[in-house]
Amino acid sequence: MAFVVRVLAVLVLVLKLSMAAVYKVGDSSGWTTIGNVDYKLWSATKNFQVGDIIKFEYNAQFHNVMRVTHAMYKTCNASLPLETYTTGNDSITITTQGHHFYMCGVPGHCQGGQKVDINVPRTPSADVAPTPLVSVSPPAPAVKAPAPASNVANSKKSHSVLLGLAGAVLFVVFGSSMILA
Ligand SMILES: *[C@@H]1O[C@H](CO)[C@@H](O)[C@H](O)[C@H]1NC(C)=O
Ligand SMILES: *[C@@H]1O[C@H](CO)[C@@H](O)[C@H](O)[C@H]1NC(C)=O
Ligand SMILES: [Cu+2]
Repeated sequence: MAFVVRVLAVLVLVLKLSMAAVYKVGDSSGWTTIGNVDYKLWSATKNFQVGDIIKFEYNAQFHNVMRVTHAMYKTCNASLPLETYTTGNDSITITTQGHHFYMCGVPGHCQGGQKVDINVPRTPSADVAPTPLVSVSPPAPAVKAPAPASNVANSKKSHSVLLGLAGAVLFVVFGSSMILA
């Protein structure tokens, strides 16, 4: 019985991981001031979930990405960003529900519309494991503390966490099926 529960738990985890989507901000336009991309419209058409990856692609000579508070987002205030990304190819994993505000910190760009609100609707029951049988803890505990400033380290870390999870899942799936066989 314990095996069955464990296999079920692993299946739920696999399902959750495989459902994580990657969204490129601005789609083919990317993260830019050219063409007056409507990032509000772009994000309004998405159904963001915890675990999804938001990709910012841009020319790092001309733009950057800053995560900011709601107040800073509204006023395009880049003086004290919570996080700054500068590679031009930044993947950010969304780990919490609620609003995630991003803007370009280059003077004038946010005012020109280069800002986006990634909103994961707060649904108390939606992100909780569906059955009490499942004994694993949720994959990504919501961490409120600001992450390290370096986005490179950040994305590397989240990738290795995902790889680690995937490895563990494979191990358990294969291990269990061998024991059950
Ligand atoms: C910008 O935001 C920072 C941090 O919240 C704040 O200290 C500063 O007063 C703000 N500047 C303006 C012009 O609103
Ligand atoms: C961004 O990085 C990914 C790998 O993380 C790579 O596949 C992609 O080609 C890169 N895109 C650009 C525009 O550099
Ligand atoms: Cu910019």
